Amino acid sequence: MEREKALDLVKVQLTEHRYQHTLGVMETAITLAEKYGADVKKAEIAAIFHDYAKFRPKGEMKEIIASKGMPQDLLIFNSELWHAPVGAYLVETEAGISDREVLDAIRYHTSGRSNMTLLEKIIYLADYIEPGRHFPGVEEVREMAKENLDKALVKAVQNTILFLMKKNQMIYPETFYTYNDLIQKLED
Ligand code: DGI
Ligand code: FE
Ligand code: FE
Repeated sequence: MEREKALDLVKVQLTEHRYQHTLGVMETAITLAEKYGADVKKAEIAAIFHDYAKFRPKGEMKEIIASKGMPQDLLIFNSELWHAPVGAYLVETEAGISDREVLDAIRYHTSGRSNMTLLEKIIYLADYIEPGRHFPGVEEVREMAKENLDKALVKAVQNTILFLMKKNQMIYPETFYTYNDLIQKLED
């Protein structure tokens, strides 16, 4: 799908602020894909669609998680996690994207997972460091992303877990699996 068509499909799903975030993720994902040798076109499309389901009603997301073979434990965790797998489903069924790698990059953009693909890592990290993000620690991860993708990713996952723990929020197990897998591989 061409960029303009994809952006048109996404724009109507999002607020202006979230759309600007999406443009930032797109530019960042393209830069990372060029630097680390991923498929630039797939990175572009996955980035454009990554938050497609962000503003769907919770009831609709719940229904999709319950009925479309997704991990049911998602429903006990923060609803902020839901837009990623639901997004992958809706991007396939509504926008007609069928590329498995692109859909998985959308599916795992919030929690990550063990054995992430290069494309999944790029979308996770681009989402974290795009120019519109301004939280503590983001500049350090931006600098790391210029040198070492995996080290930057570990830092981003660590920061996310620490941030959630400080707010007394539950951590979704997949988020810990992401962290453990990356740490184990960095030690090798
Ligand atoms: O959709 P975005 O705001 O661009 O970013 P995102 O999809 O990475 O994260 C959405 C939210 O999900 C963010 O506020 C942090 C939260 N989150 C990420 N991992 C976990 C989580 N929340 C819980 N409870 N547990 C997690 O493991
Ligand atoms: Fe998201
Ligand atoms: Fe996002």
